[in-house]
Amino acid sequence: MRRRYPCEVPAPAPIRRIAHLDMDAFFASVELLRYPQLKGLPIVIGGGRRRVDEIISQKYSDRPPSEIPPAAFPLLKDYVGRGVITTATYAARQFGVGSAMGMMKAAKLAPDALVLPVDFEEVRRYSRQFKSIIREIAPVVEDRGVDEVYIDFTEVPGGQREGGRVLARLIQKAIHEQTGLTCSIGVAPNKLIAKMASEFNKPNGISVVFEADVQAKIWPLAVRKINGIGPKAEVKLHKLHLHTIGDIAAQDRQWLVDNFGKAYGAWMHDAAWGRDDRPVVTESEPVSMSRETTFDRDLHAVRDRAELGAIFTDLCAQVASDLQRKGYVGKTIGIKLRYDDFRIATRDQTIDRYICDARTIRQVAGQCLKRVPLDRRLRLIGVRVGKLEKAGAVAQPPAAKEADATYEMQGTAEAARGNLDLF
Ligand code: TTP
Ligand code: MG
Ligand code: MG
Repeated sequence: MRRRYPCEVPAPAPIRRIAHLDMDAFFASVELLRYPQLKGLPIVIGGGRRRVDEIISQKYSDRPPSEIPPAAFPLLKDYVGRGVITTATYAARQFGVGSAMGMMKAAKLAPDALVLPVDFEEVRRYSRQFKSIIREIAPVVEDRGVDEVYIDFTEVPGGQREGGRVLARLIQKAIHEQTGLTCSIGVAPNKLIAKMASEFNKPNGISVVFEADVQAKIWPLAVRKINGIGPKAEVKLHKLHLHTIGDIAAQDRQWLVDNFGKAYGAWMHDAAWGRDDRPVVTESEPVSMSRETTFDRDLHAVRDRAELGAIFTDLCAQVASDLQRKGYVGKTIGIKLRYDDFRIATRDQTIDRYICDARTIRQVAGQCLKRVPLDRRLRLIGVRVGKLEKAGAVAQPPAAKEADATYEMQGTAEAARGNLDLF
């Protein structure tokens, strides 16, 4: 009889392990690398275009940023601009402030928190850096935005150890050593659960979830924790007396389909049971690119026409430059407005060719503007280009000359109609 050697025992098939990694208080943490003396203090990132830190660094031009005294930084209670908070350090979150909260409201909750503006260049630089550190360790990485990625651990050496915890720790350590930034990681059987799990032990935490844990760890969570259940679905679920993910899981699949439609109801049932087999897609293409700005004061389309027009043109130029730098062209151009009563209006228009030039964007976006009411004051304006393709993958945009001709022609036609020809 043949003897069996240990090496002949087939290795068990690896089980699917997917990680979701999300940087901690990302924009704020990037500022703390520049100003380490502020570590541990409540800080919010946000505000208008005022470059707070430029003002400070001018005053203290004789010393490096890390030696500017914390007392020199502006406080939230003294902030006179507008806009919303982009993010807050964990110390600031203890006061109840966080992303998307208005600056005014935040100032009431945390008057002594410091305010710093976003440095997009720096944020993007660290975003690229942390992602490339991950790719060196685990190559199957899906980009999910500025501060998060999915990583397929399944086939990575060591990716199965302790359900992925060992590899997660290694990645966390490498990112921290090379950037000084912390992140949180959830490892789970799929993207859906991993996304939820990365929040469990924030900041600087790791959370490992197995299929058998779904009932204990996922079902008690609020329905909104499922990535894909938004505010509207939440309201409807609450009306139906469903508050936790477990409440959804307890429903009959057909009942969910009857109430939420065939695709969404079935998806919701699967999600509540922790079922999701979407792959980790390494090359993720952007769907759209946009730029927007919140004004320091509300602007009126007629009275502040010149200022608005200049900002609008500038946004179009920025989107064009983003597209060109990243090598994309698009054919849907859209605008977004937020009025002084916080209502939002969006309009878009799809044209018959792919473009990436500021002039065409400005022209089509200007047309979109004519389709929205402009009688109220505006808080915010944004420009977006969607239906993107890689510049080389589609027919090249027409020559600039042609675009100019269209621009002038339409401008004249509108003026002749006596239309609201503000932009
Ligand atoms: P998040 O990952 O949602 O938040 P965060 O990294 O600041 O904090 P957490 O530790 O909870 O993950 O977003 C990443 C960055 O994206 C954030 O630092 C700022 C920016 N952001 C906005 O600009 N607007 C928003 O509404 C949100 C939520 C984030
Ligand atoms: Mg984050
Ligand atoms: Mg994030």
